[in-house]
Amino acid sequence: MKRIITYGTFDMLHYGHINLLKRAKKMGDYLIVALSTDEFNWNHKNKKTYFSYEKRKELLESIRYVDLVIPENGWGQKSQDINMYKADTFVMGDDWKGQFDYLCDETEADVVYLDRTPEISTTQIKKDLNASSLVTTHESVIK
Ligand code: C2G
Repeated sequence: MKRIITYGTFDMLHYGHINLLKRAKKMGDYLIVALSTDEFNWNHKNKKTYFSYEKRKELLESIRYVDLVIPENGWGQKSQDINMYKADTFVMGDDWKGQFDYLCDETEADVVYLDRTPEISTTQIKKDLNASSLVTTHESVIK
């Protein structure tokens, strides 16, 4: 059984995330997702997520490609995770290209960066929603 592992926040789950998870799963038989905890996001990734860890975990666990969700509490746990869960391949979107190559030396796992899905991101969704609400507010004011 080929085991794949990937990491992320996966807030406001969108098709870019699904596209990554789908391709990651296709590389093996079992996909582990290490999900950034609320504390890790807030204290080390400067991310205030819309959904809590529990809600983001529930969403991920409902995806057919995902076999196991574990917490990501910090940047430094990847080698230990890979060894503990016997992951054969570590996968990330290529916005991280090169950042995790050290895992090739620290573990037996391959490191693969997959093309990021263009034009969609949680940040962009939030921006678009804010802009549309401003437009709505503005329109209601000028009527
Ligand atoms: N992703 C993608 N295409 C997008 C958006 C995201 O392929 N349009 C990928 C990212 O490259 C990443 C995964 O989806 O591999 C999760 O993205 P985020 O939730 O933004 O995760 P990130 O904040 O990059 O956290 O230790 C690693 C970090 O936890 C990664």
